Amino acid sequence: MPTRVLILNGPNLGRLGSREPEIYGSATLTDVATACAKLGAELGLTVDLRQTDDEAELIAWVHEAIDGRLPIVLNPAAFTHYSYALRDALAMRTAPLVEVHLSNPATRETFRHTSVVAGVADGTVAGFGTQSYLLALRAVAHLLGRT
Ligand code: CA2
Repeated sequence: MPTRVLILNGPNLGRLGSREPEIYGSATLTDVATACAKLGAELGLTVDLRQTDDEAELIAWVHEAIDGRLPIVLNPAAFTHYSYALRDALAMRTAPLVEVHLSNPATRETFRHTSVVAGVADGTVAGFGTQSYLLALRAVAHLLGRT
């Protein structure tokens, strides 16, 4: 029986592939979804990838995951650096939570060096473009005892 995983994406990530390819790569979020669905099938995970620019909607999806005990792969985008509301929601989770970033925020502007999410996640994968998501999915499978 496959386990459903929510792959949640925060603001502006719907624009992936259109600008700043030197930082975020040339893949679109649809490309990321396709790659995650393919790997998920191999790992016994059904992937549900979503993106929103709205903090309230993102938090509602986190509540949905919490209520369903669903694992989360999360790229909070800029919310990473300041959303205590998102952090408080994530702190209620019981299933695996892996934070993911396309770029490596530690090598960028100082404001990106702080993640308010990292402290409530099982771990973080950053700096590998689309591969960050695939590595995060493998981490979820591992945390679920699948690998
Ligand atoms: O590296 C990541 O994945 C980030 O979460 C991306 C966020 C940024 O605020 C974080 O510090 C690191 C920004 C996403 C913006 O996405 C764009 C996509 C295409 C063109 C421009 C921005």
